[in-house]
Amino acid sequence: MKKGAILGFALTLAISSALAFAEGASAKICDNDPTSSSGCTQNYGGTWTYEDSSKSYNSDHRISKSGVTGNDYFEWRFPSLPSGKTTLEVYLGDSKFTNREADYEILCAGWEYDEYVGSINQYSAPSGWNTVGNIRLDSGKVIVTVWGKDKSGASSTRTGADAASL
Ligand SMILES: [Ca+2]
Repeated sequence: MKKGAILGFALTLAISSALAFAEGASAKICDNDPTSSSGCTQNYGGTWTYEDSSKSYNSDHRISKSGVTGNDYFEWRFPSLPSGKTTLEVYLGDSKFTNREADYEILCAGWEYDEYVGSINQYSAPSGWNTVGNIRLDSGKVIVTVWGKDKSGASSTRTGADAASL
């Protein structure tokens, strides 16, 4: 084997292990209606209808009623996660999700209040994983909340709750 080929091979190895690390770096996914073996649970207030959808993560999601004006919310309850900076991503695939400004918050064990992470226009979001924002977690259980209300003021929109990743 020539020197250049060996270097190329070593570089390929280095790059693929770096990518594998980036993807696997403590990312934990909780879906709506999770199995007990996933370690995740869910909770919600208000009406969040369960639906099958081929476009959604694990082929299902929950969706709010139209034009929520109250404090309807959906929670993904994560098992204990390590402390440190992480990125909240949510899966949005179904075109029935139309909330133009859906707010997402996080509560870590021991925190007194939820912390705002970011908002997403679920109507214009590309299909797949969307980044909500970055946040620094304390170790322990984590609750991610999406609010059903459309903060943009748009009327008769609906909020989707599919999978969330930290
Ligand atoms: Ca799902």
